[in-house]
Amino acid sequence: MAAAHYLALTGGVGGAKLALGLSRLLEPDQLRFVVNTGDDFDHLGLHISPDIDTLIYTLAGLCNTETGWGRANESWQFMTALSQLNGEDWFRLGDRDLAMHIERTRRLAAGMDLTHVIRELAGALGVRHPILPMTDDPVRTTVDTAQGELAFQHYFVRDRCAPAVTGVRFVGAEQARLSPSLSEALRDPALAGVIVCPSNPYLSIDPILAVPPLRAALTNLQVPVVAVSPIVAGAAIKGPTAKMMRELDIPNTAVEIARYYRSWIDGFILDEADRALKDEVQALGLATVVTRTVMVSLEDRVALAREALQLIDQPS
Ligand code: FO1
Repeated sequence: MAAAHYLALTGGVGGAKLALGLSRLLEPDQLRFVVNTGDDFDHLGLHISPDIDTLIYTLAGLCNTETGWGRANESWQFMTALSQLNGEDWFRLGDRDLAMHIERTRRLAAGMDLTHVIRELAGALGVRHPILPMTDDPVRTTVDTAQGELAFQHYFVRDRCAPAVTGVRFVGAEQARLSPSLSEALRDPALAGVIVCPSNPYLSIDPILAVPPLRAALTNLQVPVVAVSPIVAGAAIKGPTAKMMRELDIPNTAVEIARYYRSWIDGFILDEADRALKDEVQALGLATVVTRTVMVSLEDRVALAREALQLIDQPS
């Protein structure tokens, strides 16, 4: 019989941390990642896929651990030269990282789809676990703010998440199709469960669900889907999740994340700082585990991954 296999939905820096933990427990034929591409954009003539690259660099052991994105031991000569020319320098592309964007853009322009490009580039860096873009079709996250509509990276990086958010849209998602690799992964009879990494629900997980067949496929799955809360004691470990919740008039607690996901998940992992919320989450009909979710070390990442897999294997 084929080994049980798992899917992990991820986007951003928090998601990549748990992804690394999962990759240490499961072999490449047991674990595939489904990654948000709503943050992708064309910049300086290059196709940038930030969430995919964050995951590739993290799994390859090449990630800049201070920022969580980009490469370690990076140099910035290109950015310095670009600034001298009064170029668009708000989005920082390191010299080594630049090679990734140039090579991806070249391969896409030659007609290869994103799934195959990522398979080859990740493979070249030694990543063996499959990394599947949520779709090969273009989906672009746009953020409605008090200052008008902003393309995602303008909101997130250029404006440092300062504008108050009034809504989020995923342009192109309605028409987007699943890639053959992702369809196959979802139909795999050996699929044993799905892990939703502690990524931003509104900016990283929602774009994945916005690709129409995915929400239905996840809701109808016959195997457990478990999510790890990205909110701990009312705050996000990194990024604007808690700030966005306040702006969208959603109480910024882990319970609200569980409520937001509950139509398509079966289990939820809360941080020990939120132990008092366990009954409330359980009352939503979710198998609930309380554990340490703050991932500082590699051991923390692996321990949380183990908890998530245990929750899938024995939902209480
Ligand atoms: N995030 C920043 O906050 N500032 C940057 O200049 C920046 C550059 C960058 C370059 C390549 C890349 O793959 C990611 C980069 N990120 C940067 C991170 C990224 O845009 C965001 O973390 C994600 O899109 C949100 O998940």
